[in-house]
Amino acid sequence: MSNRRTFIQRAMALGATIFAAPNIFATQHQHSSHPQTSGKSGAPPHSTSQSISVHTPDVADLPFRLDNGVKEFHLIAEPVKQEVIPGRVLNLWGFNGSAPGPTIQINQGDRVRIIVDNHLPEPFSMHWHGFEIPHEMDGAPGTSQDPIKPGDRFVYEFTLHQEGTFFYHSHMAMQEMMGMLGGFIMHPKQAYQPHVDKDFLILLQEYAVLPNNAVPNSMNMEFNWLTFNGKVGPATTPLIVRLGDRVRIRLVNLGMDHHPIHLHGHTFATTGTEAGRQPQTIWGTGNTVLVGVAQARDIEFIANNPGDWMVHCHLPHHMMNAMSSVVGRMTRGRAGLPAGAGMEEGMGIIREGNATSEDNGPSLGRGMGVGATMDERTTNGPLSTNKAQTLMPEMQHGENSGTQHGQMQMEPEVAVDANRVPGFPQDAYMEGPMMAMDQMVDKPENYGLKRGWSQFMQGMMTFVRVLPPDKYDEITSRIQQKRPNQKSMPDMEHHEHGS
Ligand SMILES: [Cu+2]
Repeated sequence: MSNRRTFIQRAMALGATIFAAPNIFATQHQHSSHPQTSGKSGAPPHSTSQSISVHTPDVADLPFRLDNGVKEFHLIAEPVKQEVIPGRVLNLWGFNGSAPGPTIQINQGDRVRIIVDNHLPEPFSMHWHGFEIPHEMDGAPGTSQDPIKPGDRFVYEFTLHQEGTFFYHSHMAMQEMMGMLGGFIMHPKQAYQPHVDKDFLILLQEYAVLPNNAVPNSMNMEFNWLTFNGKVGPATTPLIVRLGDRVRIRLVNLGMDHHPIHLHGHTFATTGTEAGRQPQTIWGTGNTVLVGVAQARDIEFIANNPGDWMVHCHLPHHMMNAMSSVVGRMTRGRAGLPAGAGMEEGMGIIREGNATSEDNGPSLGRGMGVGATMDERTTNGPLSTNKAQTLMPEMQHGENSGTQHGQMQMEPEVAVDANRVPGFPQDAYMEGPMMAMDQMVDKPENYGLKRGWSQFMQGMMTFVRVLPPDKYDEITSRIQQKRPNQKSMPDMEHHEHGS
């Protein structure tokens, strides 16, 4: 939760301009025109006239202050360090300390003011994607406004008459690929029917980061870090729901790829797009929804099937971490690079000069030259048990920082003649006991998962944990013990806009 902590610290540092209130809806409770429903006494857990607040796992909500009836938010565009998985911190660009930036939640009809400060080293402009607002507020650089220069501020202000799942993002294309996205939920005046018990937001992003590097190559068109809310499996935080809950998951995609998001064990309806709620007559049912670039999709289902169900992008490479063309040799450290060059040269990683220059050319793996000859003999995957044991000390002190060495087991899981089978290895080097890191990603939401679960979670993968009441209560109490301010509990109503 270092992101949340950083975010709160940041909010505190801004002093009186922003409430660092853990419960951002406190203000609305006070201002609700329906005080009879805001207390817990006598009121049903949630009346159908209210929307519940949206929970963005692993991402903070952006607090606001009320200024004469205007909800005022403060966003800072800045370089951030985003830990996508324990030990792997990427240098991204985001907002208020994280990428994606904090989620904004407002009520349909609200007047909002968003103060945007540019702490980036270059100009930037903020776009409110799909908002029907005055042109001068659209954030299109060069037309609706001049870009915000480094160190400058632009104040956006508009009244929002729409409802649904929206988002904000930099309108400088390459900055989008550095992480500059955030969720923007517009709660409807009249709560959607049927009422949902849980409402989640997942933002889909992707980065191309070569091994030994921490900065995305935004010009690359192949991506090897695929994130849900800035995390990759198994560091993504599962969605916790109670058996029988009606659940909404809002999906937003901003990247270079479309993502077919698949849910196990349930059939859902697609109830919303980036244009808001769709008429029930056209809700399609499915278990996989294609979330195209710049699109949002809301899906809803009754969680009537108990279990820890995967929800994930179904593109095979999007269920992987750190994919790169010679990833197997990378994980074998020096032993896998017999051609006399280091892994950086092999991957074309540059420290100086040009990646394709004579000195730094990717001579291994991809090249056709002499240097590639030795490469051909090196397997991509698990070595023989003997060889592996010889290499263990080296691996444990090597670059393999995403692996929990304490849990490493090298018992052979593959057939004795595996290396004779054309195509081997495939998943054997990406998944298996060596990749397990249950303890490193331990958190209340993971409590009770099958031991070793983390070895098969990578990229855009998380769980919807459909829990019977006793297990549900156990986990929610653990969450509250650890994070008492978490406001994902069902009693956090999002009240209607006063009317
Ligand atoms: Cu995908």
